[in-house]
Amino acid sequence: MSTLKEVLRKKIDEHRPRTVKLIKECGDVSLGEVTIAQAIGGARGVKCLVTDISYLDPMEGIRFRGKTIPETFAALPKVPGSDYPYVEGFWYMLMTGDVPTMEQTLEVVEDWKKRSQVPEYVIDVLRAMPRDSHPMTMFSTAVLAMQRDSIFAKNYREGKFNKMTCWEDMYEDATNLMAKLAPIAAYIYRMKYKGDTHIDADPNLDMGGNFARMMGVDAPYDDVARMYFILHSDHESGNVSAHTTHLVASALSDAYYSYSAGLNGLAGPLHGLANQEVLGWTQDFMAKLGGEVPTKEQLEKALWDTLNSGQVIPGYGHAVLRKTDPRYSSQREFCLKTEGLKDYPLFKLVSMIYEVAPGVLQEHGKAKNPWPNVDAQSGVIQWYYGVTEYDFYTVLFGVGRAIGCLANITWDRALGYAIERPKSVTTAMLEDAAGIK
Ligand code: NMX
Ligand code: MLT
Repeated sequence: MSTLKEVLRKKIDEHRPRTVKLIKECGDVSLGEVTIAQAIGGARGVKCLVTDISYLDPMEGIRFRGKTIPETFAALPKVPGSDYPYVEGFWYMLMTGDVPTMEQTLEVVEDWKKRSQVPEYVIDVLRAMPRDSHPMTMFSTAVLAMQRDSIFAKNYREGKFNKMTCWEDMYEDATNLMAKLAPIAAYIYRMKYKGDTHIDADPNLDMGGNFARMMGVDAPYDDVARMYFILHSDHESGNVSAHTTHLVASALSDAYYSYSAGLNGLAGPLHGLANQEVLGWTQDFMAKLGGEVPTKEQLEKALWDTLNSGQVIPGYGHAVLRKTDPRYSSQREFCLKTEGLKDYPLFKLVSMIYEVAPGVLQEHGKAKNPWPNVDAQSGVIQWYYGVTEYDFYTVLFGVGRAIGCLANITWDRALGYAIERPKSVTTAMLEDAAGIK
């Protein structure tokens, strides 16, 4: 058994009594009431999910297993010659809560390599889809197709379900899936946009390095990939992709069913598709100006035009955050320290939007958070390194988001979380409760 799985088993055994005690002895303790606005308005702020993998503070932003983004990057073992850590080491950290040693990290690197071969039938499924299908549709379909290989589903079918040990099957499925996602994403990219020519993985490279290679993009795109996947991994449990994955898994659906569903949520324009929308918006705007970087006045007018036509400013606002997303800041720092990128016209425009949009949104007076989120900054980096097909950007998000979602559903199984089933009420009941009928 791998060190990661061994450590995870120990952590699960230690954790279980805490959950059992909370339910048995403190189950009646209230975490707050639910208002009508929350019931109608997307359950905003209702505390009814539990995760220890990440926590989102509205002012500070995300912490992965208690660590801020800079602390995470500083703590994890780095790929030799690279500024960013192994994604595989980050997986170890999200799963167990421990920072792995280099040796433990390299064990995961080897484990993922062994599991990374994409089945031929998945390639067949992808190739059978119309080439103009959205890459997120292809990505989600590929994940769903692999459900036939689920170890959890097979053992369940054969009557081998055991509440105490079933997390192990989830862990195996999650790891098998995780190891294949980057190669599948790169395959979709090259099939759709690069004349259907493909590049084999190099057994000497880590996940980030191989992703860059299979995409056909030179260094430092390997570091961009590592940074991107880690930054997009998890954002506590209430966001649409994580919540959907958890919800579907709560019916004892396996990792493939669950994460395919999570990806379908990620594909929505208010969630992960916003990174594609940002680039579309920015590019259209620059095209109208003949490719020139606009003045602040021109930009302000374009932002108002967008708002006045009833659209949202993509990449701005957030359901929980009330300040600039540290994932935005982290990518901005990457741009500022990268020669060429820091003077790149598109980056200048993105920076100008950062100066102008919060004021416009504040004056508009609707968005509770006028500051940028992760999606406002990610596309420009991809564009700079030649990945200009912005339909593909949410797939990149989806590769990263899997790290958090799959770690979460492994723990869901381990802690025996119940099938999710909140209660609904009718509009008349709300009116009764409000005394307006
Ligand atoms: N531009 C214009 N209006 C906005 C924006 C924005 N960027 N953000 C929020 N609003 C509006 C929102 O549509 C709502 O209007 P109405 O009352 O007419 O329904 C009002 O402000 C209040 O919304 P909030 O409570 O501030 O935001 P909410 O929690 O409902 O939604 C988002 C959060 C992220 C969905 C929202 O801010 C948004 O649509 N942003 C643009 C899309 C985006 O960047 N999504 C990516 C989020 C990050 N991710 O990767 O998933
Ligand atoms: C995310 O990363 O999931 C987004 O920022 C949306 C969210 O947290 O609600």
